[in-house]
Amino acid sequence: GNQALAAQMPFNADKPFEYGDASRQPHEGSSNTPADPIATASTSAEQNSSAKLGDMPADGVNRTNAPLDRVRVDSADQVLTTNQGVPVADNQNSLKVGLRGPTTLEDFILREKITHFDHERIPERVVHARGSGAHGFFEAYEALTDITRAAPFAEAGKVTPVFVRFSTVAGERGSADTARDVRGFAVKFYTDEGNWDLVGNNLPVFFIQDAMKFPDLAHAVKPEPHHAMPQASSAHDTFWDFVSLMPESTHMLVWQMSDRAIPRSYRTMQGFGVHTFRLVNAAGASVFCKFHWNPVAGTHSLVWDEAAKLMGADPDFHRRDLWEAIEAGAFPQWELGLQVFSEEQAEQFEFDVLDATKLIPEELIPVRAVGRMTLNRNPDNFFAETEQVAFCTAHVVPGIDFTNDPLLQGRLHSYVDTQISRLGGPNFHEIPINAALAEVHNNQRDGMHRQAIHRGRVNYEPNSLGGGCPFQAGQMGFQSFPERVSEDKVRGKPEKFAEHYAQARMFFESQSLVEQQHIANAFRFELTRVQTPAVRARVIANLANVDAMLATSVADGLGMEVPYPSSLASNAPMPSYPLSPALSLLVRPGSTGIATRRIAILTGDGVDGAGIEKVYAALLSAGAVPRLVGVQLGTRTAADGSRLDVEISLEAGPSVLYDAVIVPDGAEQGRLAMTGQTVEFLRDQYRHCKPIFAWGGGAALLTAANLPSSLPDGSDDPGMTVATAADAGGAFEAFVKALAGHRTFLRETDPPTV
Ligand code: HDD
Repeated sequence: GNQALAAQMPFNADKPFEYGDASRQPHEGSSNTPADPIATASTSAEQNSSAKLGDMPADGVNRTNAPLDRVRVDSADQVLTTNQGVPVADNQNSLKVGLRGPTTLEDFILREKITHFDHERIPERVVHARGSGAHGFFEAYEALTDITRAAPFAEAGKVTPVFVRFSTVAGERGSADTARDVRGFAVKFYTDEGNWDLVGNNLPVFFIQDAMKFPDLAHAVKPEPHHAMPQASSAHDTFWDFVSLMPESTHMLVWQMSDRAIPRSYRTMQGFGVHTFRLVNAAGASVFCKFHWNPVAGTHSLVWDEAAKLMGADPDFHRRDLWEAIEAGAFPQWELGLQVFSEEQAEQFEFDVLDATKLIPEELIPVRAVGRMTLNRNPDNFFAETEQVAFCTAHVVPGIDFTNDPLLQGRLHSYVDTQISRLGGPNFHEIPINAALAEVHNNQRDGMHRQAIHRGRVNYEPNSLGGGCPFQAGQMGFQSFPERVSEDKVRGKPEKFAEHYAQARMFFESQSLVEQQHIANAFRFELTRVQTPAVRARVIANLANVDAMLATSVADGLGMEVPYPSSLASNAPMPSYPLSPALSLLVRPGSTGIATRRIAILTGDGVDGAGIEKVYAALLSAGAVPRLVGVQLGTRTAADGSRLDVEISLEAGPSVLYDAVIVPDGAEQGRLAMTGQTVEFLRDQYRHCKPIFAWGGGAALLTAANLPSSLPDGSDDPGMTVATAADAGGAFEAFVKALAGHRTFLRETDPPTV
């Protein structure tokens, strides 16, 4: 049966003490006894003994644990206490005057418990409220000392611990993961020289050019203020009203309507620092730089119908995927890439590198891979880590500096400022997840919730009584790049900022036809939800400046004429870009394997037990996640008499939770065939272009579900593998190949016939 197979499921060798019986034993890192400072003192540079890239820590050791050990708490074998450490005798009954009498004010145990509960919530993030985090490390491929003195790039193989938080933007803290939205991709590097936060998104451009407009943008996309609807959706009037009046958002909108805004997983999306940053080397020389994160697993997205259904089937779809991958030891990885260019090169570009609505085509400045990030540990506690982590674009370290991008400049203020109300005061940097691994010494004192106990009488500088300490680092410290600026103080923007459509066109026209169709469909969906016809028309008038086909397709979809294109700024340059194939997800190199893909195997009485056992084992050994899905839980008797335990029902595990389906011989009999959810399951698998594999009598279920046996153009469907019982073994290979290739988009018609 599959229980033996399940025992082979991958487990996370890093976590032998965290689950199962062993978790009840005290172990290193589980108590709050202070660690021996001498034995554990090491910088991440000293800890780095691995010259081999991508290697994993030894069993039971996790380099990202140690810094938090001083505050990790494990209550195994411990008595329940109050917050003052007083043992509690009875946690069930309040203190009363007589068994049926009133509760006493004296009951400090009751009052402490309830008071604490009453204050458990903190304000959610004003944007990016919904998120998921993980610990890991970054490892540099090579020294980048020629271009930056930033600590993570000091030498080949250098390891820097990181904490990453992925997020959606518009939804509230409890909203669904698969909404169409930009995804936040925020990385905190705990470097030897202080914390560096790279607070990026999964799209390389942004809606607006100037931070002055950010509160308006956020207000417009968030639920409308009078009735607080819709949740986690940009498909409403206020968002489209705002962006239709803000032509600079057009480029970003085309990205947001693309499949990138509905990733399959956090593990399969790119990340971008968005702005142009500066790198500065030890000699003070500077270059410009854009940051890219490329997922090692390749990129992959959902399709919209699937994303919408997932919001009901599993609102935690991305959070669960990230958590389970890490628990299973399938550690998500990204390569960090840099686009490095000089100020002189920047001046030659047809766009302004300070304009966050523009990207630098990879064909113009190639992306150089400089290191790899691995996420290998889930947080111990969501609130303490993922909720309390505070990112800030102003958190940079020597070797990294800002540019005058007016969006970035505003962000430098916003992030620290927002934490003061979200985390309740100026000492949020002392919360363990935010605390630097580098030592912190200054004369900032006091404030709410101060943790550090500063010794001595000196809390000012200069001083003689403290021997002048802490002293200024001079050349060793952070030095702002001495950029020469000599201008009038003005409110305005440079000329190149006035052109808004050429890169939107480059992006759209660089997509495959399938991706272009998805973009047009997404505009149609969102604008159909918009109630105000004038807003729809204004959006299309902007699109008419991007691509005639896009504008026509969206207008057709809304049953309207294409309006006259919106007017262009007369003095704006009119660049025309070559296509940039790197912008299409479908042409990017994908993953070759099927690791972590979820495959449903329909299971009922009379199925081919030996056949199921074989594919189950083969999928497991390729790192995939097979699941026996049946009408309900319980044991089924296969045709050969073997027993199979159904792992999840069709009701609890609908089609959208799986990347592919297998319909074995015998599935066409009995309750599976009589259940409406079986048909729905197969039709959704088909509609979402997922690989389908049936053998023997199982093929009859595909016929019963009315699935076409060939593509709309009459050719063979490479995602549809149907074999006789005798040929099932050979056909499995074709199925695995289709699975590695993700989806068969050639099935798609608009509207769908299935
Ligand atoms: Fe922002 C959160 C990314 C523009 C103001 N932003 C936030 C987060 C990410 C980004 C990933 C979540 C961090 C986390 O997980 O805790 N934001 C971006 C990117 C931008 C951008 C890539 C454009 C390139 N943001 C932006 C502007 C402003 C803000 C222009 C304000 C002027 N962002 C904030 C904020 C948030 C935030 C209000 C909310 C919670 C927080 O900071 O910690 O300060």
